[in-house]
Amino acid sequence: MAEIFYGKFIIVSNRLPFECEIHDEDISIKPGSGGLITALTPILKKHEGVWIGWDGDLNGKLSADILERETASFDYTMKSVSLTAQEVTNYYDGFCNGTLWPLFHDYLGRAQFHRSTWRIYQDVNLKFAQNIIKYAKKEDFIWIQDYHLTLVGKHLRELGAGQKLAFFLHIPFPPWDIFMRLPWRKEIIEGLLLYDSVGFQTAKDCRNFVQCIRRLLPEAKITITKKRIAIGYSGRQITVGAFPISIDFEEFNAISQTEEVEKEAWFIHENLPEKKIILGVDRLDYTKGIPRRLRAFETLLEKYPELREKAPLVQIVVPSRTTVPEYQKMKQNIEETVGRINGRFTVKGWVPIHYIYRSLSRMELVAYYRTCEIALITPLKDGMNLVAKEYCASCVAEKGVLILSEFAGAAFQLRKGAILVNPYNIEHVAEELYRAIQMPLPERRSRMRSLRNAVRRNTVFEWMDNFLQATGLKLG
Ligand code: GDG
Repeated sequence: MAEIFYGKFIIVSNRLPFECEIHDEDISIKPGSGGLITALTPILKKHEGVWIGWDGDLNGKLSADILERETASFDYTMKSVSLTAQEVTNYYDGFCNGTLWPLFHDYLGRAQFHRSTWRIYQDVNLKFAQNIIKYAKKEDFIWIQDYHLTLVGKHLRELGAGQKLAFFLHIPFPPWDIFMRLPWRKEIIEGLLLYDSVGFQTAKDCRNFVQCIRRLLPEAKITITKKRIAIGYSGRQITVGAFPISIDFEEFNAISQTEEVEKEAWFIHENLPEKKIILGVDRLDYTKGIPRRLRAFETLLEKYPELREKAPLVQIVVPSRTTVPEYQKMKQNIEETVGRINGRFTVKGWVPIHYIYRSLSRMELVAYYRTCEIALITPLKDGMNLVAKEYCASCVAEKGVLILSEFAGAAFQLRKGAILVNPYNIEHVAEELYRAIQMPLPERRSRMRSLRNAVRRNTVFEWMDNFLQATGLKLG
C-alpha cells in the first residue's frame, strides 16, 4: 500500500544545475546542461522541490544569500554543499570520473583504483549527508542521484534519518565480472542496500546488480517478479527496478513549434539548402563514440561519392570536464579528425562537417533537432541517452530518421522506430546512414510516429510516478 506523501521533494546530485562564473565581484549564473539536469528540472519545477548539490565554487564567493538571489528565477529552492579543491580532485576527478565512470561504462583499462580517492569519496558522501540532514524534515522524500553519491544513504541512516530514501543510477550498472574488480565492491553494494528503493535505467542494469548481490552477499533473499525485484538483507526490504528516464515530451514538442524555433530551423536549412543534414549532439566524453562516428561518416562519403555535397554532418560537442587533461586530448583528437575529413572532401561552397564546440541555447538545439533529417546517436555505452528522445519529441514534421546505438539504454524503448546500429562496426553504420538518407517519406513518417508515441507515453513524469510507487509513496 502506497503511503501518501505531503512533504518536500529533495533531490540530491553532485552538482547544482547551473554554471557559475565568478570574476572579481561579478557572479553570473546560467542553467547548466546534461542529461540529469534536463530530466530533473521539470519535476522540481512542478513540485517546488529542493535541489541539494555542490555549487561549483572553489573560491568561497557564492554565499547562501547570493545563491538565493541569483537562482530566484529557477522556480525551486537550491541548497549548496561546499567542497574544497582537494575534495574535488580526489572525489570528483579521482574516484567518480577516474574509477566509477570508466568501470561502469565497461572501460576497465581506464579505471584507476586508489585508496586515497576512495577515502575522500566516502568523506564527501558523508559531507553531503550532513548537509541533507540540516534541511530535511521527517515527512520529506530524499532522492539521491547517480554514481557520485552511492554512500549518502548509508551516512544518512547513521545520522538517524528515518525518511524514505531512494537512489537512482543514471549510468549503466556493469556486468558482475567487471564490477567485481572494484576493491570496494562490497561497500558500494551494501551501501546501496540501505536505501528503500534503488532504480536503474534498464532491466539489464538490474540483472547485473542482482548478480553482484548474489555473488557478494549470498545471504540476501532475492525475489524476482515481473515488474520489480525485492531484496531482503540485514533485516531490511529493498525494492529494485528498471525505470527508464525520460524527458518532458510536451515541452520539447511545444518549443519546437514556436515561431522562434521555426525561424532558426529555416535559417539552418537555408544555409544548407537541399541537403539531408545528419546531426550528432554529445557531451564531450569517450563513451559517446564521436571519433568512430566521424569515421563512419567519412566511410559514407568514400563509398558513395554522389552524396558528397549532399549530406553534411553537424556535430555539436558540449564542453565537459574541461580541466581534465584526458578530455583535452580527446577534444584535440576529435578536432584533428574533423579537420582531416574536411580537408579531404571540402569543395568550393561545401564543407562536409560543421563542428560546433559549445553549449547551445535550448531554442537553438531544438531548431537543429527539428530541421535535421537524420540524428546519428552512436554512444559506445550510455545509461539512457536523452538526446535521442529529445530529437523525437522535437521532430514535429515526423520526417526525421533516428539512428541509435544498440548500447544506449534508450535502444530498449526506441527499437521499434529507430535504426539500431553497432557503433563499433563503422562500415555498418555507414551503410545504415546511406539507408536513412535514401529512406522514402512514408517509412520515415511511420517510424517517427512510432518513436514519438513511445516518448510521449513514457515521459519523465511517468518515470517519477513509477519510482515513487516502487518506493511505497504516492503524491498527496
Ligand atoms: C547522463 C547519462 C542519461 C546537449 N547539448 C546541449 C544540451 N545538451 C543536453 C541535451 C540532453 C543532455 O545535454 C545530454 O543528455 P544525455 O542523456 O544524452 O547524456 P549525459 O549528459 O551523459 O547524461 C545518460 C542521462 O544522464 C539521464 O539519466 O541518459 O546516459 O550519461 O538533455 O539536451 N543542452 C543545451 N545546449 C547544448 O548545446 N542547453
